[in-house]
Amino acid sequence: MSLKPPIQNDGRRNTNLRVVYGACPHDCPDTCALETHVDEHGRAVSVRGRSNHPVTRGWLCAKVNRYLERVYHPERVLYPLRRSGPKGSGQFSRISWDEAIAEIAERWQQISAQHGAECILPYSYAGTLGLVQGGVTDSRFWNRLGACQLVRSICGYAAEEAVMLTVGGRLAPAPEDLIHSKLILIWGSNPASTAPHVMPFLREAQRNGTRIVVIDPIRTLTARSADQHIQPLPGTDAALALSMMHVMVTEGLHDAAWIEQHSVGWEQLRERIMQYPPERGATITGLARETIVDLARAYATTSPALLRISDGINRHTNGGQTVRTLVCLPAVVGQYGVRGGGLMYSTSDWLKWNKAAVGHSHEAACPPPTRSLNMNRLGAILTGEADPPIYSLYVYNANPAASTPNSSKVVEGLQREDLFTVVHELFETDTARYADIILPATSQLEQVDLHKPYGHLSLQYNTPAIEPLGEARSNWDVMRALSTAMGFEEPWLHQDAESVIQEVLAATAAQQPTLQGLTLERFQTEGSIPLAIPEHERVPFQDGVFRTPSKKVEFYSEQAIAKGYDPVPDWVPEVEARRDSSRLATRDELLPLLCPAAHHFISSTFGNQQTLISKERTPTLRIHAEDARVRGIRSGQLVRVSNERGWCHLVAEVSEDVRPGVLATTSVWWPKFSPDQRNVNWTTSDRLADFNGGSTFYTNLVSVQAVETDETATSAPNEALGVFVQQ
Ligand SMILES: Nc1nc2c(c(=O)[nH]1)N[C@H]1C(S)=C(S)[C@@H](COP(=O)(O)OP(=O)(O)OC[C@H]3O[C@@H](n4cnc5c(=O)[nH]c(N)nc54)[C@H](O)[C@@H]3O)O[C@H]1N2
Ligand SMILES: Nc1nc2c(c(=O)[nH]1)N[C@H]1C(S)=C(S)[C@@H](COP(=O)(O)OP(=O)(O)OC[C@H]3O[C@@H](n4cnc5c(=O)[nH]c(N)nc54)[C@H](O)[C@@H]3O)O[C@H]1N2
Ligand code: SF4
Ligand SMILES: [Mo]
Repeated sequence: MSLKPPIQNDGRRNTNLRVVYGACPHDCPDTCALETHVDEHGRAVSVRGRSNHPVTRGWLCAKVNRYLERVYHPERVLYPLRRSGPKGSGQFSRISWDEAIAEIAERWQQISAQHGAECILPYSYAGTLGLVQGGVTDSRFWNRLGACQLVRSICGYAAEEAVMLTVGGRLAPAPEDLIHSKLILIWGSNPASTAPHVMPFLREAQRNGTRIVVIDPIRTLTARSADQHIQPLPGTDAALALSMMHVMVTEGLHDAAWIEQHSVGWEQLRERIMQYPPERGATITGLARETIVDLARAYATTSPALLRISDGINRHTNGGQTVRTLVCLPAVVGQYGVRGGGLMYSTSDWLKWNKAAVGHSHEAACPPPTRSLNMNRLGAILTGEADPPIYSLYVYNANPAASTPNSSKVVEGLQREDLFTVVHELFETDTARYADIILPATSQLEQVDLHKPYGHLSLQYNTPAIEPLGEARSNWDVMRALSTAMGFEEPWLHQDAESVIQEVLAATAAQQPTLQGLTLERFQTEGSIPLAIPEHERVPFQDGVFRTPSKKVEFYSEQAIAKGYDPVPDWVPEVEARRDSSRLATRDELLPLLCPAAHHFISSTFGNQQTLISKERTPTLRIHAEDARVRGIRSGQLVRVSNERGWCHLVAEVSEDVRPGVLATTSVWWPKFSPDQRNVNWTTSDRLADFNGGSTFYTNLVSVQAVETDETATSAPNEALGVFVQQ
């Protein structure tokens, strides 16, 4: 754990500082290896990226560089609190942990006896991606209780299913392998903001002559540094991909031999492809025919050619079929199994934790599994959709009042007098404000965990660097306390975090060779260890064997039929879309609004740190000059964005970053810092995607109106939105 003395800001070595190895816990594919420097008083004085890690390489992103501001934030919740005023009033008084745990256990025992434990809903997502404070906390106690299960569909569920149906596993190359590519299509993905450690490898590849093409309706930070930026209309990518395939097939550029040997359903896909001549693709996507033809030719004739996608592109009503279509592209040109080629989506399936060891759902003490409810529908669930109703909500690792679609419904639900809400948090988020009880949570510097990345091939162990602040407790420690209070005596509900990790490592290593030799002891000394994957096996699907039932790429999927989907990829218009995008929208016409990730936040996490808020400036609405003109909107004006679900205020930024007819903002801003206590999720839909109950944040038509007159507008958007800054 301790190494040579770290260098201080003034360049001298401080021999009194301890170095502790850690892992970034946030929902980011980079899963950085951290080192925290702790002074003789037990206070962390710096958090840095480890220099000898193959992906972190000594630096952290703009957000986690500021991690100590988060840890020592003056507004950290440090003690358990009980509501002392009306719901949502923000009035709380301090109670002890014993009182808090006893009250929760008592209420849950009552609810279980009267209505059944399926009326208790744990709601969580990506606050931390750790094995213990995430995965194990998400399952063990709740399985034992027989609580309502949560369908964890808010992020990439449709994409995951699309990838599984087509190639059968989420195996991506490590970022280091990007330098082997000659052409990289970054399709609906913004790594410069969302996976920043990929960027140095892209730059290196570019310096060596690799061409980088970004396909995104928004001119993102990633698009700015690409060799080419292609801006299709949102939700039309499947048509673009099918038209590219049309060009390949008609020009004989597809890899017929590879397709013959490694795929099923080519005839059916080919038939579909024939319905998408590039002229049709051009009409649907709003791109020039030549752009599609050139892209198809370049992709089919360059090797290695890599396709990078992430989850952004799947958050549409047609997101599942879109991703399924894209994932077929590398197969059509025979690029799966080629070093520097193929698909870079997620590395998640290089290692799968042993499920029984994580969740213990097979134990005799666990009642049979109860109903599952889709987290995207939280607002609806709390306001009448669930039958029987949910009577208690336990929120941790999540901020649904800010980050869930159709948030006004969530807030309406949280106001129910007969809903007993517990929120385990580091901060008084918009969600915590509605709690009956708030429990203080530890930060990553205060807890033990093990992290499996989804963007590279090393595991990171997190040793606590400092003592918990105030009375903060980790997620798992709260589960253990609740187990005791509920009278659950099974040892697997009472192990400490290290024992949990040891158990899961041992059970997983027995089945998966990639974990050979990766022991708890090694993690505790080394911090970060690469998976044991031999060099020649690091190229996904190099052996030509796919993880689908047929062991081939499935252009045609029986499994899709069983799920009620079209077995062959296709483009289906989004449920909300402009019918004719070829002409300028009139003043009252609704326009699609994209609300992807902000550079300085991770979902709503970090959205209460003043330095990061200042860098992100304000919740802006990027709008093209033509759309702004017909609406009488100028940069800096406050605008009202609305639809039948709700509205919010944003600050207009007339911009060439979007094409006419497309709007963009960034997410997720804290509602409580906005003048109306809202954010863009007051307009987003809780409709589910075509695959797997996925979210559809980016299928969102809104109307836009200026709410200020020209005289009150300022020229700088950040000035107008002084109002959005934390009070
Ligand atoms: N800084 C930062 N990093 C993050 C996060 C964050 O909030 N901030 N969030 C983390 C999480 S939870 C996730 S899931 C990942 C997400 O990582 P990404 O998928 O890279 O992020 P998004 O911003 O959701 O979407 C990526 C891009 O998809 C584009 N897009 C949306 N719809 C379409 C479409 O129809 N067609 C095309 N071609 N493009 C489209 C958006 O304009 C956006 O630029 O990032 C993680 N990292
Ligand atoms: N408009 C819009 N909305 C979106 C998205 C978008 O692109 N646009 N992206 C969506 C996506 S991809 C995702 S993944 C979701 C994410 O949605 P959420 O998972 O709800 O993520 P956050 O809003 O960041 O909330 C996470 C909370 O967990 C808390 N937390 C962190 N660590 C711990 C811990 O150890 N213990 C406990 N108890 N709490 C902890 C943090 O303080 C934070 O408040 O948001 C979605 N919402
Ligand atoms: S958020 Fe991502 S880039 Fe930033 S430190 Fe964490 S893992 Fe690294
Ligand atoms: Mo996500």
